[in-house]
Amino acid sequence: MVNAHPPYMDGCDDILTSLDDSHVLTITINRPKARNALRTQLLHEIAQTLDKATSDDNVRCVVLTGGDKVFAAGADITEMADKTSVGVLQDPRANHWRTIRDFPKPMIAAVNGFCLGGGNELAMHCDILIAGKNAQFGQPEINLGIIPGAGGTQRLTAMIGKSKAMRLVLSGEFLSAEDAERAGLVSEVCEPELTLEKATALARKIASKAPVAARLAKESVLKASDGLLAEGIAFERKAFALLFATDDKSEGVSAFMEKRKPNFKGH
Ligand code: DAK
Repeated sequence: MVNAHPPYMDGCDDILTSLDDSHVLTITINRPKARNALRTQLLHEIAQTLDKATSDDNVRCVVLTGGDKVFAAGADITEMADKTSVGVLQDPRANHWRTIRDFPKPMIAAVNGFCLGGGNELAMHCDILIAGKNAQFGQPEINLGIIPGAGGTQRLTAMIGKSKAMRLVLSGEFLSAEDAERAGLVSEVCEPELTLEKATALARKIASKAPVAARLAKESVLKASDGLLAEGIAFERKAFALLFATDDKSEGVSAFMEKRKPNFKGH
């Protein structure tokens, strides 16, 4: 059903896009071989699509999904190998994240499978999360010798509380779909084959409401937390960049690519 319409955005390699007759735009992350890892091009394609959708009255609600098996396994770790602290500070990814953050229309994440690192941060940029029972949420950046860099430390803490957020960020453990629902990260858990259907049905309901009211409702709800998070997000970003100067980051990224355990030294 989703693919019955022509692509909404031409020229994308990493995402599929489709706008239905109910004003719902579906964006499907489509790099299954790399577990939907968010390489820079992919983030750029999402940002470009949302940019177009912002000024398109035909789009009233967006569903963002990674398909049946995986939402996204985070940033593309192979892109991190040669990146320096200065490279992080100048990274175009920050602009793409800003576009995603500033998207003014309601956006729902339909999450199946792994939703990790930048993938979880992307899901948390959405306004409502619906998860399949097979979903697993986490911020495992610590395993690479780094920390979340797109607001994860702040948004996760706001959504699930300090103790649970600390546990995820410090240990790299994952949260099951049921635990994520109990913690308030997701609004509904369902069978994985129903996740997109449920998210689309909710998106259609939202798209039938008054569009200006929906935009202002989103903006108002975000005011409850976003302003308070801004300082923490700026701090996190600098700390993230600083960690790219450490040997432990090089070791963590090398260990992932060589499929072995990292040996962190503390410098
Ligand atoms: N990047 C690149 N490739 C990945 C990947 C990733 N994040 N995750 C998986 N892959 C690749 C694997 O290398 C493997 O490739 P081949 O060996 O087949 O060539 C293939 O996908 C399948 O992976 P696995 O064999 O590991 O599959 P499993 O089902 O056994 O495990 C897994 C799936 C998702 C649990 C595992 O792959 C995994 O732990 N992946 C890494 C998860 C992770 O550490 N994510 C955090 C990444 S750091 C920024 C803001 C934010 C960020 C960056 C910048 N700025 C504002 C500048 C965000 C940072 C992160 O997200």
